[in-house]
Amino acid sequence: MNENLFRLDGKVALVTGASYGIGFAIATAMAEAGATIVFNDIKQELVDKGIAAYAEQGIKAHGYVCDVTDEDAVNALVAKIEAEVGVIDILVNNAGIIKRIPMVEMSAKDFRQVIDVDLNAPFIVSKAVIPAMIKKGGGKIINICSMMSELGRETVSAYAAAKGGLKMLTRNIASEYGQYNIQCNGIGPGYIATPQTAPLQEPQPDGSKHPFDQFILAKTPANRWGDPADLGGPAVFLASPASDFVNGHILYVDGGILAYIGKQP
Ligand code: NAP
Ligand code: GCO
Repeated sequence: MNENLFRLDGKVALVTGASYGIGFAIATAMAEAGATIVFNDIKQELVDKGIAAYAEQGIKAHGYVCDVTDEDAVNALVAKIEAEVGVIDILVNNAGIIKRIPMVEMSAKDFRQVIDVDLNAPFIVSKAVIPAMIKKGGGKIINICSMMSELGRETVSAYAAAKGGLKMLTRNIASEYGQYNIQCNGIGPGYIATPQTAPLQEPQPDGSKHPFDQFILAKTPANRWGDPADLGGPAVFLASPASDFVNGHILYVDGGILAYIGKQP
């Protein structure tokens, strides 16, 4: 096998919201495959922490403050990256939020905010990088989707609507820009241990497992939560020449959740 198929040498990768968590793990794997890493976060403090965390791994990452929901700020960020680092070859739309609120209790403002970060922002950032990718002759866009791109559950209506929409945005970018050698695919992580899911894993006051924690283990054939590092290999694959004819696909990295009815009681 030609190992260069999976190398990202000479490529510039922008991973949004990647100071920690899944974005950080994906960016780290891409750096190990040879890519130059650029990331953003909303606060300077987080960007500084991120740069230090990458440095600890021996990675010289370029960090910028930018709210991905702000179109002008995103356009300015992309221009700055092009001037200071180079044209973005790989975009990972990773930044995301969740609000766990029963639907009838959720305000329209909260619903819109989730849609804004989880769906509108990937549109805004993708739109900002595609013209330079076309000019350069190609590029890779990876949208971080979710189990909720396929499934619903109590309290996550806005998140599920956004991640379901992101699946279709992925397919549409692939449909519209595949002719320019741009591949746009999604990764649908299962339940991954990060600050976003920490409230679902907190032990009970008596020391027993959180009921949601037990529920996830019973739903996951792998019988464990995912680790952010589990997303590294799939992300490198979708960013590399190995996936040049893979387009509009959602790669679920879920320990088997979507294949399984769940452990019988
Ligand atoms: P996380 O730990 O909450 O990290 C998300 C990152 O995005 C944070 O650094 C956050 O910054 C940043 N961010 C949020 N809003 C932003 C904005 N408007 N502009 C720029 N950055 C922003 O989440 P994660 O668990 O690593 O999740 C990463 C992605 O994977 C998300 O899209 C999430 O929906 C998705 N996902 C997660 C799981 C899971 O089980 N953890 C499963 C499936 C999909 P702040 O800290 O300042 O908010
Ligand atoms: C929740 C979770 C999920 C996960 C993830 C699953 O409350 O159900 O936070 O939505 O984070 O997106 O793939």
